[in-house]
Amino acid sequence: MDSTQSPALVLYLNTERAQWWKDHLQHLLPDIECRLRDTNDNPADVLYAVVWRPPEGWLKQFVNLRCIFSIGAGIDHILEDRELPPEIPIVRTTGADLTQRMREYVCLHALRLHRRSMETEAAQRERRWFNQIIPVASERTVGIMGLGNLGTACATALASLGFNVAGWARSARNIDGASCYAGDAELPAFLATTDILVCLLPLTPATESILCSALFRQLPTGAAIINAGRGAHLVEEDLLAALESGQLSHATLDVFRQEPLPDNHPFWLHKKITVTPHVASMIDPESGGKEIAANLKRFINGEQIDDLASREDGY
Ligand code: NDP
Ligand code: OXD
Repeated sequence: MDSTQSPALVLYLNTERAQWWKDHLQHLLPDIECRLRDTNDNPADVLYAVVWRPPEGWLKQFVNLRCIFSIGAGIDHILEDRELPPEIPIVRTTGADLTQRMREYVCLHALRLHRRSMETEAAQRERRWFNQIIPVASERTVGIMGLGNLGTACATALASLGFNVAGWARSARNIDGASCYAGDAELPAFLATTDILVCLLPLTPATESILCSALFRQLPTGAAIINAGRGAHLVEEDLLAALESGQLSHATLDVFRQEPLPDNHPFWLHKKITVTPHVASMIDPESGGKEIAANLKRFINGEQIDDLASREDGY
């Protein structure tokens, strides 16, 4: 970039909201030229990229790129680009808004599973009086895989609802109201106590396909799962088999290997599966844009960025 040009930010977002995002970021960052991905301007001006699922090889055209911002908490959609320029820092987008939305989603669906709401609703459609006594929350353990920003917030919220809460992460954690387990060695003990398993892991080589038959077998018979992490955490055929055998009683899924979920996918009409369309915590452009602009200013000023992801760890 020559010194007379203004630095540019390029935005890649494959939705009709892209123009809105561009205008919003331009308003928040008046000293930086914000562009949409299909502009014909010189890619060499681009110092910053703000992206959600950029196509393979797309980022490498920006030869002066200094920092990539993920429109979301996960960075797997960036790291899966095998031509991604090495070394460039990647910043996630988090914030109170994203955390609150996930807290609502996980509490809602844990309570639905706990109170057997799906069966009550099915009984209503059959005019059947389904008034079984169910245990109180303190007799039910919700186990959360992944104790980062989102997992920790959900653990605290579930504990305040009265659930017995367990959590599992790579490193040892201490969360009020939750029993914490760490690493592969403690995974079996964590699973053995878990009635409702919530996946809030990032997608990395170590966590891909982690929700599989071998894991389901370690849960108490009739346990339920909520997957709000990534679709590739789940081995789909293993889930169908576990629901069929009764090893699992229900699955609530927000994320899928293929999104949107194809029309003919067996999950859509499965009686023991609840499908939500990747909305557990959809980033709100208003507050998400503010988080990105604040992190970009920190980056430019050389200040610490809490949301800086580790490319080595993959999250
Ligand atoms: P963080 O990076 O803050 O936390 C990740 C957690 O996962 C950490 O506790 C980490 O352990 C743990 N972890 C990572 N790898 C392993 C492993 N191999 N074994 C055990 N634990 C592991 O992530 P967030 O909480 O912000 O987000 C989590 C994920 O949620 C995102 O990556 C994204 O995929 C998903 N998400 C989904 C949304 C939706 O709408 N469905 C919305 C937003 C996010 P440690 O603490 O030891 O580092
Ligand atoms: C995210 C997501 O990673 O929406 O933020 O899935």
